[in-house]
Amino acid sequence: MGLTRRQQWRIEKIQAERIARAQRVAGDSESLLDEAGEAQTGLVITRYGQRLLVEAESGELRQCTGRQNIELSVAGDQVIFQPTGDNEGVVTALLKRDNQLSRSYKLIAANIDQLWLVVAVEPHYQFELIDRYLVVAENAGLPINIVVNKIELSQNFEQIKTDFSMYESVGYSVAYLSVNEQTNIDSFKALLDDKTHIFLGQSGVGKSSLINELIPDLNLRVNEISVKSKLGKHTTTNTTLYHIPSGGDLIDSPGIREFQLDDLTDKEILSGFREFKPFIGQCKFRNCAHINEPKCAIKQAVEIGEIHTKRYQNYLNLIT
Ligand SMILES: Nc1nc2c(ncn2[C@@H]2O[C@H](COP(=O)(O)OP(=O)(O)OP(=O)(O)O)[C@@H](O)[C@H]2O)c(=O)[nH]1
Ligand SMILES: [Mg+2]
Ligand SMILES: [Zn+2]
Repeated sequence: MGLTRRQQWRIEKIQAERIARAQRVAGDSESLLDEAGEAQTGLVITRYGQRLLVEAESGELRQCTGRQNIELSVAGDQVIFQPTGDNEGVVTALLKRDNQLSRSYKLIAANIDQLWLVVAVEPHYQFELIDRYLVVAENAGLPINIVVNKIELSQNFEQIKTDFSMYESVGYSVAYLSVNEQTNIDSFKALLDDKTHIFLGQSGVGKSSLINELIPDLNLRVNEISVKSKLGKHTTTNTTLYHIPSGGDLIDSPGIREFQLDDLTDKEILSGFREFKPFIGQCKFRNCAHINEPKCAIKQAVEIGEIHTKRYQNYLNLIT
């Protein structure tokens, strides 16, 4: 039986603390660290510019700077830090990541168990955007599911169900919610386990509202972080991790704008459509792009209904 992530972290923590102690004994040249306290493990809650908000195991929050030459850390990272003055510290090491999520070559968060793509009735969901997120997640090897929020604004819920049935049919689970009217919030909450979940999606779809709904006493925490990082209260500007009181973590992230969309290669797009997998390599031509080629296994699969026509259309829209 393999070690759990927490067990691995414990082992790494003990090793990293030992190294940090040895460095201190050897006489550290960095003046800040000379007076710093004992090395501790912390969880990165958020990053703003070069600063990190790090939570110690005691739950205490510290504003930290990173020691030179260590890789920049992000929400969800486990780090070793040494306390310096009041509520401050220096991050001296980054513990090994289980996984990481990047968007447009920018690291967003680390050590994530589940992605939730949040879309809404208003601003209305776009298939291209949905597919782009799914492709990124599939290529990163991270599980992703979909939340459709603000369903109370829809005049035609049947249409929404039809639109998302193609995603459900290939194995993505879809939750239909209204944060405003509390629709299906409890059943959604029951899906969230002891794991680390990240909410992604366009600006204004209700990611932060949903997180507030799932963690009722969150307002305090949001204000605390807002004051320190001088964030606006409405739109999310920093990817931030929040604890669910009953266990598990939720990571809120800023909504994307058009220009932040990832450049996806055709290869990534192809492997991002999970139900295409059994047919890849089965086409007549080795370099088949699955567009106009004869004896294309993907197109044949569409014809016999093994691949949803709309999914294939979406694929074509993405690659061209
Ligand atoms: N009608 C309706 N409005 C909602 C619902 N959920 C959230 N909203 C509203 O949608 C707006 C945007 O919500 P946010 O939670 O800030 O959206 P976000 O996804 O966090 O946006 P960014 O932080 O910019 O990425 C707010 O005015 C919310 O009150 C809902 O279920 N129905
Ligand atoms: Mg937000
Ligand atoms: Zn083909």
